[in-house]
Amino acid sequence: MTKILVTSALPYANGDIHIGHLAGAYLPADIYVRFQRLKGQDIIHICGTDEHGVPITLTAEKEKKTPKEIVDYYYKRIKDSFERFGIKFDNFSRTSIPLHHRVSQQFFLKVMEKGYIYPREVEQYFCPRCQRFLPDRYITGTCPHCGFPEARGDQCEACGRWLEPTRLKEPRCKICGGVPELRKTRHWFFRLSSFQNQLKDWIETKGHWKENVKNFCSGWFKEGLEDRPITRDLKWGVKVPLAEAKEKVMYVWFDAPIGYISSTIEWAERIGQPEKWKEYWCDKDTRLIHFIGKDNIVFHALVWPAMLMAHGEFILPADIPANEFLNLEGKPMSTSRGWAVWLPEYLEEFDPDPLRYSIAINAPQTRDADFSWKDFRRRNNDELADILGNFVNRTLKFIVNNYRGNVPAVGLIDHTGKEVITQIRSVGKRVESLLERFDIKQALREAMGLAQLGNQYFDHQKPWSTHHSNPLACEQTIHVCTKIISALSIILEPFLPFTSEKIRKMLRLDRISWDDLNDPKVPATIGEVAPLYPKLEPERVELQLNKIRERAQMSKPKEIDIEYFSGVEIRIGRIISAEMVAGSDRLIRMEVSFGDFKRTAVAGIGSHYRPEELVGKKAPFVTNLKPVKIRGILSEVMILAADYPGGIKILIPDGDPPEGAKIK
Ligand code: B3M
Ligand code: ZN
Repeated sequence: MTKILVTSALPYANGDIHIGHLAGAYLPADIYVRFQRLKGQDIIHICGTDEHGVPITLTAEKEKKTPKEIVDYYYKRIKDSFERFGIKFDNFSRTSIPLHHRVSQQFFLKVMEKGYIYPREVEQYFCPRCQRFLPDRYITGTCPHCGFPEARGDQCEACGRWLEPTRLKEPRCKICGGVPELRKTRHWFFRLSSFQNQLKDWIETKGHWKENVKNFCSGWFKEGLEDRPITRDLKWGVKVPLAEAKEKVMYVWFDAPIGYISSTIEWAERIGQPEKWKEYWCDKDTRLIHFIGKDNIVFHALVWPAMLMAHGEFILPADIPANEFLNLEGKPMSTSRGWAVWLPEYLEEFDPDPLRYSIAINAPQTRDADFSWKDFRRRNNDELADILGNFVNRTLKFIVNNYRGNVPAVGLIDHTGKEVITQIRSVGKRVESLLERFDIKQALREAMGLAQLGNQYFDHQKPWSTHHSNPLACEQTIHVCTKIISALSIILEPFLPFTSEKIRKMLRLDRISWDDLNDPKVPATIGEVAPLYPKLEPERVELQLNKIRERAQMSKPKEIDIEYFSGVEIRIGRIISAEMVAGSDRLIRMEVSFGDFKRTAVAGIGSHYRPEELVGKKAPFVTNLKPVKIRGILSEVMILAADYPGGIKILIPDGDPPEGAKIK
């Protein structure tokens, strides 16, 4: 049987996953893998964190931590949030482990042996003030292609080109802002230029690839592929395995894709079949599929295949479904400006499936798409709750109320009922062929059409009235509706795995497979019925919108004059009682005394403080904000706290100012 090896881009372990990452690689990959698994295919999903390179060392320097501290912290958070969101990997590795270093070094040596890696004397920017070479993102300047003034040394965010730092105009040191100078140094180059023809011929056989990937490649071919340096003057990374290059590490984009291989090896070892990885990497019958966002196309469709060609022992990618970008509230996502919805933060407030749904139904497959909180709420309330949730609920409730939880069995099914069953099959076929083409958006629309069909059938058959006038007809209607629900639990599993699990519980189905769509199983009795999707009040999403707006504002502070500032009243308050807000693991409700008066505050500090730790503490509060309702509690004052990655700390005054003292 053909095997399928799916990889998702290895996220840098320097920050949390946000919805842009999810839309670009992880959710489409997860949907595809879950679907193939239901079909019974031999498929594995491989990923891990990318823990090297300048993105990591820069973050470490900014946060005054070691690179190791940064990657340890984010590896855990990333792995954990994927799990909670239902993104399932067979292996989630990390590139800092010895196994990966070894595999990358062997890869390097092999390619060098074949003559595709060679050293060359080059000029590189060096910052005299910082006394160091400035690789990749340590340098910024004006993009030579599009004129964007903030281009990074390795890639321009505005036009997406892959750059060499020496081509930047008006270069500056990212650390001190100083003007760097060129110095001579030696680097090892990968002979990418040798592969132009081979790559071109190969990509010509990939007519089925997405247009964005093919166009991107033909643009590169026109410009001509050049050899690229693959070593860097950094202390953090995979050491170059050459005596003459002791001080150098590999360029992160050289070792990162090799991480797909090392993660597969780690998987094989973990399951006790250490040779099994070869079935996936060395067998011509295996389909290797890389899920990525569009900013990674050049590396996956050109550089990496060339590396694989140079190495010679591994298969080449069969497909590279690259997605466009997801914007947020009409503006491009930006981690540095805080304009993003982070997964751990989302999961503190909402269930996974509504977000999986919102992203998938609006996936940026062929052009950029937009996520907005308003749309998220509408999708949850009007589509998930009103169409899918409603159909499942009204049918199963009917069974509980009228048949004491026993699903009516039927002998013959009439014409309309048969029609419905045919429809289930054809929706299944359409979803299948769409998913084979990675069109998750259209596939999900089709799948939801089945829930819609269920509602129409229910309305049309009117079981509430035939229950009295024609009990046999009623039994049949409910039986067929249960079949539809059973089909929904299969067809929606790739997209909404948590929903599917809930439905399966209610239907007492323990095993499902794609083939069951031909004749969905109907249980004799059903389990406890509970609604699938709570409706979301507008405040729930307004709060989220305000949060990102505030954050974006904070990162670009607006100048205010002193009068404006003196309009803000800040006083010292003493926390006299504190408790967690019911149903939240983040919000704490506090009663605060300001001497002459008391106020209530609700603050999102529960992941960093236990309520009892707060009682008795004095801290500054803004006391003249317009009160807001948070989870039904009126919050009248706002505590001041420092917010930084990994922590929130309230501000404690120096000395012991009296309650109610004004801050100025
Ligand atoms: N870490 C870049 C990124 O997160 C990079 C992907 C590596 S895939 C081998 O955009
Ligand atoms: Zn400098």
